[in-house]
Amino acid sequence: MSSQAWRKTACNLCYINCGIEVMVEDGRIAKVRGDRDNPKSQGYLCNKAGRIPFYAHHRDRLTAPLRRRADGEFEAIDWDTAIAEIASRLRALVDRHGGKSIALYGGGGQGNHAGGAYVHAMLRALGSRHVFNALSQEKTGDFWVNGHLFGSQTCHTAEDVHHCDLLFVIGANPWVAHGFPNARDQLNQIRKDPARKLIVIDPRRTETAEMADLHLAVRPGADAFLLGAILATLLRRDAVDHEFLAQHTTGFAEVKEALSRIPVEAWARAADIPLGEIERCADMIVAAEAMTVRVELGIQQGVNSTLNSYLEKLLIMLTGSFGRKGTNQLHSWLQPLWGNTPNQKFAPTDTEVIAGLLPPNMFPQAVLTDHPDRLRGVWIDSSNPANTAANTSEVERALRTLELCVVVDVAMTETARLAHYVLPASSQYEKCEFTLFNFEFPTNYFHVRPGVVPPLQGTLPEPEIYTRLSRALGLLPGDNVLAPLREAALRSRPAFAAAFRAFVAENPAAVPLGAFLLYSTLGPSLPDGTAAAAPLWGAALACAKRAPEAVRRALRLGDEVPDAQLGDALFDAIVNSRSGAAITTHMYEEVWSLIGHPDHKVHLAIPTLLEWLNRLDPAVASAPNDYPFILAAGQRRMFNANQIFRDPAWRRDDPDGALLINAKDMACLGASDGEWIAVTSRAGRIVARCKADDSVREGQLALPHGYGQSYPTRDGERLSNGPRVNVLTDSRNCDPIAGTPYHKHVAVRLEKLPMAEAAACEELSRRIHQ
Ligand SMILES: Nc1nc2c(c(=O)[nH]1)N[C@H]1C(S)=C(S)[C@@H](COP(=O)(O)OP(=O)(O)OC[C@H]3O[C@@H](n4cnc5c(=O)[nH]c(N)nc54)[C@H](O)[C@@H]3O)O[C@H]1N2
Ligand SMILES: Nc1nc2c(c(=O)[nH]1)N[C@H]1C(S)=C(S)[C@@H](COP(=O)(O)OP(=O)(O)OC[C@H]3O[C@@H](n4cnc5c(=O)[nH]c(N)nc54)[C@H](O)[C@@H]3O)O[C@H]1N2
Ligand code: SF4
Ligand SMILES: [Mo]
Repeated sequence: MSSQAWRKTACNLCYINCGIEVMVEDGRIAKVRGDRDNPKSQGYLCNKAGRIPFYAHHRDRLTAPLRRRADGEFEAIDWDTAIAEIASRLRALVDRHGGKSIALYGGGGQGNHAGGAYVHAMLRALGSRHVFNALSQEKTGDFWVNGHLFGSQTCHTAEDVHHCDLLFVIGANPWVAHGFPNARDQLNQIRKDPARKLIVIDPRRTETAEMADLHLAVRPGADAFLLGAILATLLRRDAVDHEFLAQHTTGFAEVKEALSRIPVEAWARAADIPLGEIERCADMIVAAEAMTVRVELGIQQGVNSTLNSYLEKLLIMLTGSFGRKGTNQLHSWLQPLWGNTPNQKFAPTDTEVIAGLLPPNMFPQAVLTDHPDRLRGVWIDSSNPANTAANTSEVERALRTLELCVVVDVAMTETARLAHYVLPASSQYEKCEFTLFNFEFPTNYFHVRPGVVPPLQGTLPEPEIYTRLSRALGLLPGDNVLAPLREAALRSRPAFAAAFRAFVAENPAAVPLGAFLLYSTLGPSLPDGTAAAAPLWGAALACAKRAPEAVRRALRLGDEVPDAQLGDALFDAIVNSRSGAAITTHMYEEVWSLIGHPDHKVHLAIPTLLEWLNRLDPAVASAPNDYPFILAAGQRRMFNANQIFRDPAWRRDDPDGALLINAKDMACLGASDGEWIAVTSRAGRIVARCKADDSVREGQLALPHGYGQSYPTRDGERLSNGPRVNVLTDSRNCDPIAGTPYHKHVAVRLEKLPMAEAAACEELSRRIHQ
């Protein structure tokens, strides 16, 4: 007899994590719809969510721990063997080379951060603080700037798109990639309302740019020139908010001095934008009551990344577009997703550690260097660096060089193929999950979601994997020691709190393992199988202490609940709500309390960046001759979602991940639409199917992110689908401060293929999509 039920959960395909309901039929996800009860997304869904079954159920799921044999093939082993062997090899590495010879890579993807707390705790207990992840492939330049402006790298700007009358999008394509909740609805509302405007800076006439009142089709990589010219124009007109600057900022004089030296005409030419359009842009900014600036990879993975992030923030601050309804804001945290580590270095590569993170661009060097403190072991969870970090061949060489590489994933990835051990995780619909991507203001939300389908046999959720490992490593006290705490948790929260505090006071060495302790003690008392969320208890108490009024407003609690109980009330709200819960509701003027500097002001002058600005040379904005095209290596499209899907059948279009090329360039090349073309950079060569697309500028190309996975065909052969775009990227093409890659700016050349190679590509594509 078949069983059917709608269950509430969240979409794991991008970091918005819309609330969804899934129809579960016989233990499988059959249908997906928006969850109207989710207070953040309110039923919203984009085109990708309906295809979630292709993530949850497919032929390439892992169902047993795997160990690599000497001949390179994998053999299945049981969990006890896997845990015991890995623990002893980890222990041996630490004994020989110290904890700092190990790093974590990943720790959570677009929909899953529950495992992160546990793997971080385990690595720390082994003596390692080295973490690489995708955030340091895109956002660490921004975090570095925020550290200077706001006093902590965890101060992070949010956008009040809902209330703005000017949305200024720079290097982002929210129609396709989202990046803020309910993006398509928001963009449609702006378009329909004549009083609201949209400006887009993007070399490509994107889906979002099509909707704009003003599209500035900047020369790829020239954003710093364009933003500099816009800022200088505003300054020349004295269109800056002096009252705001005087009241809330320091350092405007130094900034003004640097900006007033900008030769606007020359920089406009470098950006290939007519002066008249810059003036129009300034007019629109001046006319706006409330501007929100929305940026993403177009500038963060573009040339001058960290400087771009600074100029973006100056645009916000100089116009006073901060801390008011409809402007940019800072947001609260239940638990910060990254750290604050100003002035820290990773010695083997002399790399700055920003927000506690190391850039994936430095990963190969961190392993391949002969520095005594080089990395010898890497623990990879929820990440596929063999496809997503720059320079695939160097990443693979580094992975092969490691003394120990363990991958925890749901599927057999390109990275897993190179590991010593592969551990099969239950999927995000088979276990309790949450993400820490909670970036909203004035109301911020949090969503804990229990599993909705039974775990695939042979898999384990990450908290369980890391608990077993930590036990095997001798890091955790025995289960009998924790039994009294578990009993206290079942009695009452106050009883548990008292017992837990007493335990920690007696066992201070257990503090770094708090996640595990809470999972095994408080965890079993939580509703609907949400034990994995137990570590959030500490986060909720801290959040309520930091911002009691904001928590009260979010929970709609009055004075009847004393401050001392607010943290527990917040925690209960989170673990009890199946559709997500509001965690904080701030008043706009409270944004200043979220600033880290003791004076609660924005410190505008960052000398290093002002010097960088003054060094910019408009003469170097074009591509080298031997590689005449600029490739945006990794575009978001309607059917890509990082490396989350492996089954090619999930896509409704763009099966081969086409190379977008302007029709004029295609004609010059003598190629025709749909033909296979070789794309070559300094780092490597790939072949892609080209598609004429006049939304890209002449000289510009785009390849999608999220392809290049191998997948077993029906007859069991593994074939790779679409461009492995990081074969082309060079890890040295990166930001001088943050080490973030300039993925949107990869110099390449194109060549037509010999007939035989083209025919082979065509045949391969046919077989993959059969
Ligand atoms: N469909 C889909 N959505 C996603 C994802 C996905 O894989 N697929 N991934 C999610 C993730 S992890 C992220 S980080 C976000 C990223 O989201 P976005 O950053 O919005 O997406 P991208 O398409 O990578 O890049 C944004 C834009 O940068 C433009 N660009 C290229 N070069 C330049 C330049 O020199 N200057 C400027 N100003 N713009 C330039 C591109 O034309 C593109 O329109 O998307 C999230 N959402
Ligand atoms: N050239 C180029 N490179 C890029 C980008 C680009 O635009 N261009 N974009 C960059 C950006 S913005 C990002 S965010 C990164 C993303 O790159 P990664 O950090 O590698 O993350 P994902 O691609 O999201 O891969 C997620 C992995 O997690 C696995 N997974 C899914 N669910 C679970 C689970 O429940 N548990 C475990 N343990 N694993 C799970 C998936 O199978 C997949 O292997 O790529 C970056 N790389
Ligand atoms: S916007 Fe993101 S989270 Fe929401 S449905 Fe689309 S892919 Fe999923
Ligand atoms: Mo990302």
